[in-house]
Amino acid sequence: MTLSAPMNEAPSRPSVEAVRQLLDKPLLDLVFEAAQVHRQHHDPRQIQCSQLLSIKTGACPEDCGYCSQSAHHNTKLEKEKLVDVDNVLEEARLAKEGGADRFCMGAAWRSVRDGKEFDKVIEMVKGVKSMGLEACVTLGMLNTEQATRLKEAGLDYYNHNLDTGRSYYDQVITTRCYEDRLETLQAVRESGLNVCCGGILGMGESLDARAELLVELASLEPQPESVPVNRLVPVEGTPLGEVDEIPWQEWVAFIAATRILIPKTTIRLSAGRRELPEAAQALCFLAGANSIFVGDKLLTTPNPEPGSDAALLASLGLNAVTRTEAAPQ
Ligand code: SAM
Ligand code: DTB
Ligand code: SF4
Repeated sequence: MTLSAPMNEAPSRPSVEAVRQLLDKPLLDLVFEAAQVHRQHHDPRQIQCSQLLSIKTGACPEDCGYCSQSAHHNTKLEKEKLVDVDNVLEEARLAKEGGADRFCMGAAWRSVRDGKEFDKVIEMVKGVKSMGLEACVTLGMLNTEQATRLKEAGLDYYNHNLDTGRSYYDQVITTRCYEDRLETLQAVRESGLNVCCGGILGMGESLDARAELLVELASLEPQPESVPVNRLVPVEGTPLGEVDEIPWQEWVAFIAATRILIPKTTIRLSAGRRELPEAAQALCFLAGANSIFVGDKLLTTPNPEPGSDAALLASLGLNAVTRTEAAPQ
């Protein structure tokens, strides 16, 4: 059975069973298959590097069970109001100096509200773009008008994750539903922005729930331009703070299945990479991951040391994409 769609043809919705069969394949067979798909659509030596900044931290009204920033959980996180535009742009400059070609700004908001704060985010996007960087934001739910304003400011990507399978969603988050997420993704699409949409592994979900997530991601039309795959970073004080780590093999299998189902997307090995052995990261790159977050911090949790990342890429013969090569296909 062929699960990936031929070039330029709308993918049909795969079944959960078919995706489950993919995830259950002997790991190296799956990686081999995915590596072939990857090499048909991408230069396997190129790794896109993004850097994150939390522009508004903590006190979020949502109750996402994994998140350090939810007001519903008692974490040790220091809250911070929206950062000044100049400070954000200084961080973007440093990120560019450090080798990132995309700057991603995240706010702990449930949704975007029109007004002074959103106006400031628009200024941030314009400033980041004027430095020759790609720009991405993740601000929670928004409508088509707001997405269009971001697009007009020059924004390249909007990140909004489905996080997990539909059947497991309400075990993790109760303050919004799957349809809310899909509506925002629709608004992002309508504005012409690139969609960055992925999920988190290791929240106690079943393999079927993971397959469901892949079905949803692969069935978005068009498919997302970017798929971040996060491994839960357990945060003390959150409901998921004590969950056991998943074996790295499951991360590799998920990346490989993502590559087969969404051949043209950029797959980002995202949160949780610090805990992943370097040899396992290498297998992920072979299986089709072609993007990472660089810099010593994600939003609120640590990322691998920049020096060790540069050494890892060099040791594998991989190169960080430079700005002109990073444009979406
Ligand atoms: N508030 C916005 C939202 O939820 O869309 C944007 C920021 S939110 C922190 C962005 C994404 O980070 C979440 O959708 C989730 O996938 C990921 N994330 C948050 N905390 C995480 C954790 N502890 N481990 C792994 N991924 C996490
Ligand atoms: C995504 O999927 N992963 C990034 C980005 N999108 C915004 C965020 C990861 C956050 C990890 C936990 C933290 O640092 O707070
Ligand atoms: Fe808020 Fe986003 Fe964290 Fe959920 S993931 S609590 S929406 S910041």
